[in-house]
Amino acid sequence: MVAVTPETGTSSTADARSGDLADQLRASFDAAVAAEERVEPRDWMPDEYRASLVRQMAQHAHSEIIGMQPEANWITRAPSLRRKAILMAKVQDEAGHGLYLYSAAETLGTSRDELLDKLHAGKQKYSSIFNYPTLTWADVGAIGWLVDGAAITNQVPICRCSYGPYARAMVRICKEESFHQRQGYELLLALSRGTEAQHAMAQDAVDRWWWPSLMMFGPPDDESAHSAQSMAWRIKRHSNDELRQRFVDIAVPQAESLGLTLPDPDIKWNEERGHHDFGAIDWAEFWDVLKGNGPCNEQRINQRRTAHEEGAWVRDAAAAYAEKHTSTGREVQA
Ligand code: FAQ
Repeated sequence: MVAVTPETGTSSTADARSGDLADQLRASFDAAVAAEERVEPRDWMPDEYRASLVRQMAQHAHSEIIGMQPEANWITRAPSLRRKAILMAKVQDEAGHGLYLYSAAETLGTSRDELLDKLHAGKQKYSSIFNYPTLTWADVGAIGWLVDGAAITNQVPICRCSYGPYARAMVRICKEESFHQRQGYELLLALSRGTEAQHAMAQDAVDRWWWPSLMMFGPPDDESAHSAQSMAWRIKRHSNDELRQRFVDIAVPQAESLGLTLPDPDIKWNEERGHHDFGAIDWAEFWDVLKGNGPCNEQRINQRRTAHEEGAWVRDAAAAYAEKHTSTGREVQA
């Protein structure tokens, strides 16, 4: 990889755009990525690689932060102290994931403030899944089992992403997501084995979250604008459809163990393919949610904007504290 230092050049692609140097930098970058070397923040990288990473990492970070809302909705109504403590820890973990990812995105020269401004202005996306409501306590279990399960399936390969800071952030995130998935599974198992009403509540939650969970993996491969380039750059290691299939294959036996039915009569094992076949996804619904027309889009973004405004005093206080201690030369304690 070409380390960019004052001696070897500058990180501005504009400087390298013309002539041999640009070609050499590009060739060296492509060769390093093909050889599975990690790209680090001070290495030269094509502008489009940087922009694509910022796009994906920002969307990922925003998803973690907005994703706190549906489950936080149930913290005050968790059915026991144990469940409440677990749920609070999970929601806090999601905040932490967002912060790791904003920090990783900052290494690409974009500030967290800038990314948040874009989210609040509707210029950057967050995952479609968080635009659905959590109507019952069982939804907390369905999110853990299905949404975190889908998130892990998608994110484990990102631990091998070509961009170092993103790959390293994902290692810790995936460990925590595994705990989240297990807690959701365990919660649903308790409900499924409970009273008839509890079992019905678990089934209803799975009925509502199954299809949106499959949509989390993104559009079908032939409609995925970014997959080919992101896979060539080894940002993505598998296509949207490959990961969706992997998730279905994992979820089917888990649903059986839970004693719950997946709401798709077309799911069946295909011996020839060595995978489960499954029914058609309603892509019109997916694109509609992306356009802002899901059941909770407006509520989610309004709540996010309000939380940001209400947190202004915390940011101001932290900045004033840092300024005071920097100007007096004293160390700022974390
Ligand atoms: N929702 O060309 P592609 C979590 C957009 S974290 C919204 O296939 P790409 C943890 C896409 O951005 C969940 N938009 O895009 C948790 C693009 O639009 P653009 C988030 C979507 O990037 C659990 C357009 O459609 N995970 O759940 C979605 O190659 C529980 C065309 O799509 C990540 O972000 C979608 N589902 O592949 C938290 C993982 N899918 O940008 C709380 C990292 C696609 O041109 C509670 N991201 N779009 O305007 C990825 O792996 C990829 O970005 C994909 C999309 C696979 C999501």
